[in-house]
Amino acid sequence: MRINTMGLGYIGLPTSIMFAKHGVEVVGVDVKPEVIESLNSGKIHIEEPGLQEALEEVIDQGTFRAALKPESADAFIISVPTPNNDDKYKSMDPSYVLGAIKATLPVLQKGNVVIVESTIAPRTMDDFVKPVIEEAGFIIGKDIFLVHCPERVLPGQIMHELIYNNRIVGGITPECTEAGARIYGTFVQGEILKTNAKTAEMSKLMENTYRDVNIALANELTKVCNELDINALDVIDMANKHPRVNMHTPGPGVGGHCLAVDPYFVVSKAPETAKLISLSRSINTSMPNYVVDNIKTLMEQVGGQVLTVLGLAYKGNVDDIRESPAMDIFATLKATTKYEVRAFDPHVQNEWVEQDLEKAVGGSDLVVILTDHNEFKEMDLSKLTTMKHARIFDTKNVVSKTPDEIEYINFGNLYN
Ligand code: SAJ
Repeated sequence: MRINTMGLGYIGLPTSIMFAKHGVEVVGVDVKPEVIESLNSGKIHIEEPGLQEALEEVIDQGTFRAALKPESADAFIISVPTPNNDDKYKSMDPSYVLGAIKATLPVLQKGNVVIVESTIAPRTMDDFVKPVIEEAGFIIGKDIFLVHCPERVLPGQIMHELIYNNRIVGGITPECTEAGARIYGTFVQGEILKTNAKTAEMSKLMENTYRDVNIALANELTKVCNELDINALDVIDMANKHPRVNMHTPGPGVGGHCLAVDPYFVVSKAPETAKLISLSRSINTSMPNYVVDNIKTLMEQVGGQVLTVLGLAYKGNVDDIRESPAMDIFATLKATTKYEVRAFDPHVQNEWVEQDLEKAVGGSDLVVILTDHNEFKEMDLSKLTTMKHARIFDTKNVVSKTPDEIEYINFGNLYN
């Protein structure tokens, strides 16, 4: 079998390599020449455990190569970005998906399977993608098998989850669904859940929306508890001892290109109805400012001048700073305060990041942990004794034990 994957980002690249590892002849297509060059020379351009080794393996066995343009194949898998539009409800911009579909048309042949993995607004397959292929003269379900198979893997665990997660396969017709299911049968060991395209679209969106709404509840609880002198983290621990309660964890906000984006796709399709989803988004987007306000209070308490944020990535053990609340907090502090604001993140390399932890915290009045990287969980706290005021504000609750000389503040004891 030959597959063309369109889009070699956080999902498209691991997916391509996974098919190639299982003997499929894969051509990975991307519009960025530097990505093509890097991959063909055997180097991945994103951080994901196990991916570099897997790329080397598939290049050695000759089942993967990257290219700028699609070639004829049995199946096309589209994993391109679906950003929000800059409109009132942040609706979904389908232009990259439709652009990728159009790019396949010159090489599309009867019998091909076309799969969209990108997260898309409900009804995108029926209302936007299907017409493009039909206008090119194909009959869906007979000539071309069109499927939405949303990706659901967790960054940091992609290579494992691609194989073992259950996979939703939603075709435009039952024949499309069957064709899609056969393709993922190549390596998926989880259950293949067969449905139609619009159910697949909404199911994927609800998974991330469920999480966003629950994180909003935990974040709101934190604010309420801080007003009432109650430790929110203890409350969550207690409540989660109930067999049917699973409260999520509060934090500096919700980032990444999934939870912070997908709920708007639902809201923008039914803005008068999707009220809880919309309110949850507002609660979560308020968190960076809540953290900034608390940082200012903590700095004022000691007349502080210098502060160090630990973590810019949107979550632990990844290098992705897209929609990162930590980046928001860092940028707001730099733009709106007179403090010297430093940043340290062992996973992120850019012009703002200090390379050395000791240098980043030396003489600092406050360390603010914004990302739950393992490095911060296992941090040697003696390195913090070079701070001017040894205080940690841990918004991710990752530090388990601090020596007496370090003052430790988290979302559970902010009110003190
Ligand atoms: N977060 C909290 N509190 C929590 C859990 C997460 O504040 O209790 C924050 C994280 O710090 C991060 C954000 O939420 O900023 C999102 O992180 P995440 O680990 O929940 O999810 P993502 O965005 O990395 O990946 C999600 C996953 N979806 C679900 O778990 C339902 C993944 O399976 C999807 O494939 C991915 O979105 C996607 O691409 O849609």
